[in-house]
Amino acid sequence: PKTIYLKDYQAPDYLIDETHLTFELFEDHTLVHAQLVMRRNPEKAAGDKGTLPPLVLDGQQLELLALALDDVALTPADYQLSASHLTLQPKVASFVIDSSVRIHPESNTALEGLYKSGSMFCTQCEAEGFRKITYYLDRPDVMSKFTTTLSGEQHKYPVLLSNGNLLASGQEEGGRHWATWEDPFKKPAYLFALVAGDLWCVEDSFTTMSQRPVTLRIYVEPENIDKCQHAMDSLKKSMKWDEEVYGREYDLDIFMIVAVNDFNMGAMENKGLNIFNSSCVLAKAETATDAAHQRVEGVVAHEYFHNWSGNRVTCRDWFQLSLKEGFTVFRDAEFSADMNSRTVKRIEDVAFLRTNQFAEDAGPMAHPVRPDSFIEISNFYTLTVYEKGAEVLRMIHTLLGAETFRKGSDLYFARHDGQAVTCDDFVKAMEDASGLDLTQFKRWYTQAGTPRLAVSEQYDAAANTYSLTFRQSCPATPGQSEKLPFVIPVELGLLDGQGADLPLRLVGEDTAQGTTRVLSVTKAEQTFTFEGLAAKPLPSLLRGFSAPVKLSFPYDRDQLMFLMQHDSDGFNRWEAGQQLAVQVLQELIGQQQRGEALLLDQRLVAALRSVLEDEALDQAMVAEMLSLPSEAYLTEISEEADVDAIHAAREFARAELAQALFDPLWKRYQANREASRQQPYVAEAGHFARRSLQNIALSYLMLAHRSEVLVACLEQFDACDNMTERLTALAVLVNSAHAEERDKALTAFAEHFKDNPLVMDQWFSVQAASALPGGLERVRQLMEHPLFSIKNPNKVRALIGAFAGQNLVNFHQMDGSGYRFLADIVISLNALNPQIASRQLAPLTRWRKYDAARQALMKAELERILASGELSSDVYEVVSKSLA
Ligand code: DPP
Ligand code: ZN
Repeated sequence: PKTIYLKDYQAPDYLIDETHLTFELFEDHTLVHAQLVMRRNPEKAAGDKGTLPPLVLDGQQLELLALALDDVALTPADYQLSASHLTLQPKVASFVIDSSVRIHPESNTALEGLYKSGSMFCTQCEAEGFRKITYYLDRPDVMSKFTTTLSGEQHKYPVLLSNGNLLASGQEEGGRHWATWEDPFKKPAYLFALVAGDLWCVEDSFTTMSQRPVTLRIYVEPENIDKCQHAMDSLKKSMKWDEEVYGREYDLDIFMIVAVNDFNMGAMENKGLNIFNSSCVLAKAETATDAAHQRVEGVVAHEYFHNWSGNRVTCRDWFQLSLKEGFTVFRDAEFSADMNSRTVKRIEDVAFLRTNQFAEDAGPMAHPVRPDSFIEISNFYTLTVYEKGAEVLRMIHTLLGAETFRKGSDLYFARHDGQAVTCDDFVKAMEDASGLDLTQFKRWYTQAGTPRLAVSEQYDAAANTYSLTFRQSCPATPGQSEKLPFVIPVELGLLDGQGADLPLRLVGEDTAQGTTRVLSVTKAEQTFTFEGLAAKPLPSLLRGFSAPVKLSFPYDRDQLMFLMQHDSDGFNRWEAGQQLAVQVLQELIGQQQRGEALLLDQRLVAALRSVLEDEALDQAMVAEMLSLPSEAYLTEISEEADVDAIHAAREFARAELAQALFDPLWKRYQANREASRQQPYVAEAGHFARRSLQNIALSYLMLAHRSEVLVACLEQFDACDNMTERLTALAVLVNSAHAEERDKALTAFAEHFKDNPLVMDQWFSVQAASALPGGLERVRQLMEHPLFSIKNPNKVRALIGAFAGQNLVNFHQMDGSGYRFLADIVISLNALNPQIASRQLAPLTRWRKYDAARQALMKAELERILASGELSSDVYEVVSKSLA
């Protein structure tokens, strides 16, 4: 496998002005005819002098049937064919290539290119899947106008879709029919899409800000037609939000979403024809949880927003992936914040980032937001490119302010519409709109690793000044031993003894500038001094998590409790509670490791009691504050993670809290369950909040071993009208010692939902994630279940992903059985679906976090995978880099 470097980027030698595709879909093969209207790239033609460079087209797993250049048929002597390229020699600067190939979507288990999901045909071309469809310049800086005709049997595939507008359709002999679609916008091949199937659709419309009507359609298999309304509502909200917040209007007459069951990712933003994992489209009360509803809303928005941030302005090369992904994740996060609770959305995103992206940044696959090299681009659809990339955009937004940021985005879209550009082009637009120099800031794009920011304070009572000193550093990451200082925007406030925000005046300023402000930390060490402080304040640092760093400040537990109650920044109230819980849990972990009796610091109990008793606090915030840091997060922040001690300590704390806080938990549980009984399900922030508190209360209460709780749990399981309550009750039972009730509930649930694959994914997941002993055996048995299939990515994620990623005590069993199991799965998946195989590897790549015995076992499994035979580039890259 070959490494590809950003520094080797070359503009394409040839351009493709028009692409005319014809697909003949059959059950045992598909024929693809491509007519490419091409010309020499004028940018590179200066020194041509009559000789042209060879034309090298990408193509994999294609059976070439015919090839012609300007209508003259070519013979094998006229071109070179390899496993990945077709090379020929043009004689003139403008020409037309015609090719015909045979492909096999019916046996395509990699789910890349054209493939079948159930009985329907669909495509996934990003990043480099189009080369499995036809010979082409499969790179994002080659943008072309596409016309697509597809034909298939009418009764099997009544719906035939592609990008753009429907131009014509008709019948053929023998029960076949055809349709021709034309996309008026130039696009790279990765945005191509095709769908053929027996689909129903829900239709609606949207009138854009310039009064143009747009037809909206969501296509699903007939049995899912009742689960589309939420996605449709989300789409209309997204279209409106993008007009209002970014001034972006939709540009075609029709926008289509198609739901498919077999999909490697969440969804794909193909021009005018988004293809979605059904898990990111289908949602209704009875079958989808609140979290699933919010995910649908967020992913629909994300893919829609790509129409501008990705499609109209796309990436020059795949190293620039965060140009569209970081920006679009930032856009969808802000959308979700506006639609629901802003603070809760931020808490969820930060908890996710710190647990998962920080772990990636500290592991063998660490890479900058804009990577310098890769072996397999599919491996770089990462938390770093997406989530950290979004944080980089958020920091630009923070530094510029909303208004100037909008000027910058307007300039970016105006300047680069129809182009394939780089992250530098984006930052340049932001600089030009703001007058700021972002040269140093751009290190966020080029340096990997999570910066540490250690903060210390000094109060001078005589001078009434208070100084904060910031020291930043960043650990070495693969290929980058030395790091230069980042620009770190630190939003902060100072609290007085009553918890009120103090006016902030830095030395040298005439007047105070508000009570919360953003300091730019740009040096390795930097001190800021505030004046006019008659008493020593308490700092509230990194409000809203204004930068993706690991901040440390020597807070004691009483100060954290004070911040929990008083901080005017909701995010930091939660954060103070998390830090308090981390300190308490780390103390318990130490006690457990030393074989001492575990003793819970009662201040945590007191802090959570006051949260529970605060009826004025947003219930979703109460639920977030009651959630202890996860085992995965405790692992991430450990030098060496002791899986068993972490689990024991956390479970001990939960059980103690359940006993100590039984009464307030029970009161709030009952009140909220009663409200759920009274009001039918609504997918709306207030209801989400109420159920989230109800459900976390139930999970605590169950640990108190009181019969009334079991009765309540069973009542909730049986009588609720929605999946959020039902699944929580099921999960609580699955993790309980009530074997009889558990088995009964599992059986009843499966019987009721056996025809709904997405619900059954949840059923697999709650069992796979259960920390009760015997986890691996349960997972093995579930793999034998008739509804499990290793070929379906959602099932793999639901069962194997949940086990290896969430069930840490079982996965990390000292005998290495969990590791062996995962390695076997990866080896099987490597042959079927390399992208999914490579994703499942992540837990094994984290081997440096564990004790020597586990390290050895994990490495041995990685080595066994490496030696197992022919590896895909996807798996090879992750395994070899993990062992390096
Ligand atoms: N489907 C992926 C996303 O939307 C890749 N573009 O983020
Ligand atoms: Zn995206």
